[in-house]
Amino acid sequence: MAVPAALQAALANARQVCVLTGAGVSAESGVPTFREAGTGLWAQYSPHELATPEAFARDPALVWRWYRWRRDLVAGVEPNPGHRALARLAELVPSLALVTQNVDGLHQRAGSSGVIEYHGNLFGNRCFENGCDFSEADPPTGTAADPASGIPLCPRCGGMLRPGVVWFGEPIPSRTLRLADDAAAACDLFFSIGTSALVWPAAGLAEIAARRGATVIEINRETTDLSGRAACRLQGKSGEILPELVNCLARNRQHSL
Ligand code: BV8
Repeated sequence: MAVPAALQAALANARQVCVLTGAGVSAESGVPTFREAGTGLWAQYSPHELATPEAFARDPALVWRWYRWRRDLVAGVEPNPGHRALARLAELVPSLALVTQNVDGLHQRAGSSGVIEYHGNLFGNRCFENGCDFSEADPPTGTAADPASGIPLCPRCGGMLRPGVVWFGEPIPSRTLRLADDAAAACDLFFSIGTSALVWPAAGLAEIAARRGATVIEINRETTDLSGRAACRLQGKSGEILPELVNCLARNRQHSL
């Protein structure tokens, strides 16, 4: 893939880069995207039916089975070249903010730091009943589980624990929202990678960047709602495009030394 000259120039001159990733970035690691998430065992369910507080209140054991299936799946995969290229990109530009809609933690496992997990993390736990404050990963050591359903219980109040993700209909935590909004507003180059740009308010970050004059780049296998407003679209797999992009930037920097 040839990296367009305009994009090479935008990357070489970028001062602050903001990257928003979606499920497509983890697809080549073997993590089904949300569009495909209803695969195999879960084909009968739509994620939008399971990733809600109402679904959890209705059938917490079912929702926990889905999240445990996802945790086991993610624990068994590796970051792909796309994740690793983004970790390397952070070393090649003056400043990079990585905002991910993914809850799989693969950016961190690829070496990215300061990742803004817009929708939380699959392996976190929160108290569903009283919002008790504790921060162990799942399962918190010594956490009892309801013997019949296997639902983990809060070590403080004994109420049900829930996965530490943001469900549909729940607000993005205010600090996360502000960090992501500020990163999008401050950047001069914005990448939207592997996301259908359908889930809000994450999908609004590209607008925030564009309104402030940033160049918006989309990397996706397909066109999306954002495609028409991107300055440049690279169509294909992020695990193939991102390493090309980063290698090109590194070569150009080498030549300019
Ligand atoms: C909220 C965690 C308000 C859980 C997730 C307007 C404004 C605000 C809200 C709304 C609005 N309109 C509608 C809403 C409500 C809703 C929403 O957006 N609904 C959608 C369905 C229309 N939003 C919310 O509910 C949000 N909360 O707004 O609260 C509020 C305020 C105050 C008080 C109370 C309430 C919360 C949304 C968060 C939901 N949680 N995840 C979990 O994971 O279990 S979102 C979930 O879906 C994922 O995390 C993921 O982020 C998202 C799916 O999006 P993508 O990542 O884009 O994945 P998708 O599969 O769709 O697309 C993959 C893309 O990759 C495709 O384009 C494909 O072509 C591409 N691709 C595939 N392979 C590759 C590739 N690209 C490159 N390379 C490849 N190899």
